Amino acid sequence: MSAEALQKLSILVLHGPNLNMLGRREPGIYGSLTLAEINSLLEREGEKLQAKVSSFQSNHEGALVDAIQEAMDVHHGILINAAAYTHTSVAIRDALLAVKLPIVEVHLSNIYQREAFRHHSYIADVALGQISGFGGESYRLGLQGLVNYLRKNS
Ligand code: CA2
Repeated sequence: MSAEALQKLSILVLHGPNLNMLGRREPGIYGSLTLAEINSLLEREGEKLQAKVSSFQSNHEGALVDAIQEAMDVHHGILINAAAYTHTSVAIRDALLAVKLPIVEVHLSNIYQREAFRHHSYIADVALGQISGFGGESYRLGLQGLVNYLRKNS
Protein backbone atom coordinates (compact mmCIF):
# COMPACT_ATOMS: atom_id res chain seq x y z
CA MET A 1 0.00 0.00 0.00
CA SER A 2 1.36 3.44 -0.86
CA ALA A 3 1.99 6.00 1.89
CA GLU A 4 -0.76 8.25 0.44
CA ALA A 5 -3.34 5.49 0.81
CA LEU A 6 -2.68 5.00 4.52
CA GLN A 7 -5.46 6.16 6.78
CA LYS A 8 -4.28 8.87 9.19
CA LEU A 9 -4.66 7.30 12.61
CA SER A 10 -5.32 9.33 15.73
CA ILE A 11 -3.65 8.21 18.96
CA LEU A 12 -4.25 9.60 22.42
CA VAL A 13 -1.27 9.49 24.80
CA LEU A 14 -2.21 9.71 28.47
CA HIS A 15 0.25 10.48 31.26
CA GLY A 16 -0.71 10.04 34.90
CA PRO A 17 0.24 11.78 38.14
CA ASN A 18 3.64 13.36 38.72
CA LEU A 19 4.85 12.72 35.18
CA ASN A 20 4.80 16.51 34.70
CA MET A 21 7.88 16.45 36.98
CA LEU A 22 9.93 14.37 34.53
CA GLY A 23 13.41 15.65 33.84
CA ARG A 24 13.36 17.79 36.98
CA ARG A 25 13.45 15.10 39.73
CA GLU A 26 14.59 11.47 40.01
CA PRO A 27 16.48 11.18 36.69
CA GLY A 28 18.12 7.98 38.01
CA ILE A 29 14.75 6.19 37.92
CA TYR A 30 12.83 8.00 35.19
CA GLY A 31 15.55 9.44 32.93
CA SER A 32 16.36 13.01 31.98
CA LEU A 33 13.74 13.65 29.28
CA THR A 34 11.02 16.13 30.18
CA LEU A 35 7.38 15.35 29.45
CA ALA A 36 7.42 17.98 26.68
CA GLU A 37 10.41 16.19 25.10
CA ILE A 38 8.63 12.82 25.28
CA ASN A 39 5.52 14.35 23.70
CA SER A 40 7.48 15.88 20.82
CA LEU A 41 9.40 12.62 20.31
CA LEU A 42 6.00 10.88 19.99
CA GLU A 43 4.67 13.52 17.59
CA ARG A 44 7.72 13.03 15.34
CA GLU A 45 7.39 9.24 15.52
CA GLY A 46 3.68 9.65 14.75
CA GLU A 47 4.48 11.62 11.60
CA LYS A 48 6.70 8.76 10.39
CA LEU A 49 3.86 6.32 11.08
CA GLN A 50 1.15 8.54 9.55
CA ALA A 51 -0.50 8.93 12.94
CA LYS A 52 -1.61 12.10 14.69
CA VAL A 53 -0.52 11.99 18.34
CA SER A 54 -2.35 14.04 20.99
CA SER A 55 -1.04 14.05 24.56
CA PHE A 56 -2.68 14.78 27.90
CA GLN A 57 -1.27 14.68 31.44
CA SER A 58 -3.18 14.95 34.68
CA ASN A 59 -2.52 14.45 38.37
CA HIS A 60 -6.23 13.71 38.86
CA GLU A 61 -7.86 10.31 38.43
CA GLY A 62 -11.23 11.74 37.33
CA ALA A 63 -9.61 13.93 34.68
CA LEU A 64 -7.91 10.85 33.23
CA VAL A 65 -11.24 8.95 33.28
CA ASP A 66 -12.88 11.91 31.47
CA ALA A 67 -10.10 11.94 28.85
CA ILE A 68 -10.53 8.19 28.25
CA GLN A 69 -14.31 8.54 27.84
CA GLU A 70 -13.85 11.49 25.46
CA ALA A 71 -11.46 9.42 23.32
CA MET A 72 -14.35 7.22 22.18
CA ASP A 73 -15.30 8.12 18.56
CA VAL A 74 -12.33 10.55 18.38
CA HIS A 75 -9.16 8.45 18.62
CA HIS A 76 -8.28 5.02 17.26
CA GLY A 77 -6.17 3.87 20.21
CA ILE A 78 -4.72 4.91 23.56
CA LEU A 79 -1.12 4.76 24.77
CA ILE A 80 -1.14 5.12 28.54
CA ASN A 81 1.31 5.54 31.37
CA ALA A 82 -1.11 5.79 34.28
CA ALA A 83 1.87 6.18 36.67
CA ALA A 84 0.83 5.38 40.28
CA TYR A 85 -2.81 4.90 39.20
CA THR A 86 -1.60 1.82 37.32
CA HIS A 87 -1.45 0.04 40.65
CA THR A 88 -4.59 1.44 42.27
CA SER A 89 -7.26 2.58 39.82
CA VAL A 90 -10.27 0.40 39.10
CA ALA A 91 -11.90 3.58 37.69
CA ILE A 92 -9.25 3.96 34.97
CA ARG A 93 -9.43 0.24 34.18
CA ASP A 94 -13.26 0.42 33.88
CA ALA A 95 -13.05 3.47 31.60
CA LEU A 96 -10.49 1.73 29.35
CA LEU A 97 -12.77 -1.32 29.13
CA ALA A 98 -15.84 0.84 28.44
CA VAL A 99 -14.41 2.68 25.42
CA LYS A 100 -13.32 -0.58 23.74
CA LEU A 101 -10.30 1.03 22.08
CA PRO A 102 -6.98 -0.78 21.65
CA ILE A 103 -4.75 0.13 24.58
CA VAL A 104 -0.98 -0.09 25.08
CA GLU A 105 0.44 0.36 28.57
CA VAL A 106 3.91 1.86 29.01
CA HIS A 107 6.26 2.57 31.89
CA LEU A 108 9.58 4.37 31.96
CA SER A 109 11.01 2.18 34.71
CA ASN A 110 10.91 -1.62 34.88
CA ILE A 111 8.07 -1.96 37.37
CA TYR A 112 8.99 -5.62 38.02
CA GLN A 113 12.43 -4.66 39.33
CA ARG A 114 10.88 -2.28 41.87
CA GLU A 115 8.74 -2.56 45.02
CA ALA A 116 6.19 -5.42 45.09
CA PHE A 117 3.25 -2.98 45.07
CA ARG A 118 4.31 -1.87 41.57
CA HIS A 119 4.20 -5.42 40.19
CA HIS A 120 0.43 -5.44 39.83
CA SER A 121 -1.21 -3.41 37.08
CA TYR A 122 -4.97 -2.87 36.80
CA ILE A 123 -4.38 -2.06 33.13
CA ALA A 124 -2.15 -4.90 31.90
CA ASP A 125 -4.89 -7.45 31.26
CA VAL A 126 -7.11 -4.98 29.40
CA ALA A 127 -4.23 -3.79 27.19
CA LEU A 128 -2.84 -5.29 23.99
CA GLY A 129 0.54 -5.28 25.67
CA GLN A 130 2.83 -3.57 28.12
CA ILE A 131 6.30 -2.04 27.66
CA SER A 132 8.26 -1.30 30.80
CA GLY A 133 11.83 -0.30 31.54
CA PHE A 134 13.15 1.50 28.46
CA GLY A 135 12.77 5.09 29.65
CA GLY A 136 11.34 7.43 27.00
CA GLU A 137 11.92 4.66 24.47
CA SER A 138 9.08 2.68 26.12
CA TYR A 139 6.65 5.26 24.71
CA ARG A 140 8.13 5.10 21.20
CA LEU A 141 8.01 1.28 21.20
CA GLY A 142 4.47 1.38 22.55
CA LEU A 143 3.35 3.79 19.83
CA GLN A 144 4.91 1.59 17.14
CA GLY A 145 3.17 -1.50 18.55
CA LEU A 146 -0.19 0.25 18.77
CA VAL A 147 -0.02 1.68 15.23
CA ASN A 148 1.16 -1.66 13.79
CA TYR A 149 -1.78 -3.37 15.50
CA LEU A 150 -4.26 -0.79 14.16
CA ARG A 151 -2.86 -1.05 10.62
CA LYS A 152 -3.35 -4.83 10.69
CA ASN A 153 -6.73 -4.85 12.40
CA SER A 154 -8.77 -1.88 11.13
O1 CA2 B 1 7.93 3.84 35.44
C1 CA2 B 1 6.87 4.45 35.22
O2 CA2 B 1 6.63 5.00 34.14
C2 CA2 B 1 5.83 4.58 36.33
O3 CA2 B 1 4.54 4.54 35.72
C3 CA2 B 1 6.09 5.92 36.98
C4 CA2 B 1 5.20 6.17 38.19
C5 CA2 B 1 5.26 5.00 39.17
O4 CA2 B 1 4.32 5.20 40.21
C6 CA2 B 1 4.96 3.67 38.48
O5 CA2 B 1 5.07 2.64 39.42
C7 CA2 B 1 5.92 3.45 37.34
C8 CA2 B 1 5.65 7.43 38.94
C9 CA2 B 1 5.74 8.65 38.10
C10 CA2 B 1 6.38 9.72 38.92
O6 CA2 B 1 7.12 10.56 38.06
C11 CA2 B 1 8.06 11.37 38.63
C12 CA2 B 1 8.86 12.05 37.75
C13 CA2 B 1 9.85 12.85 38.23
C14 CA2 B 1 10.00 13.01 39.59
C15 CA2 B 1 9.19 12.34 40.46
C16 CA2 B 1 8.19 11.51 39.98
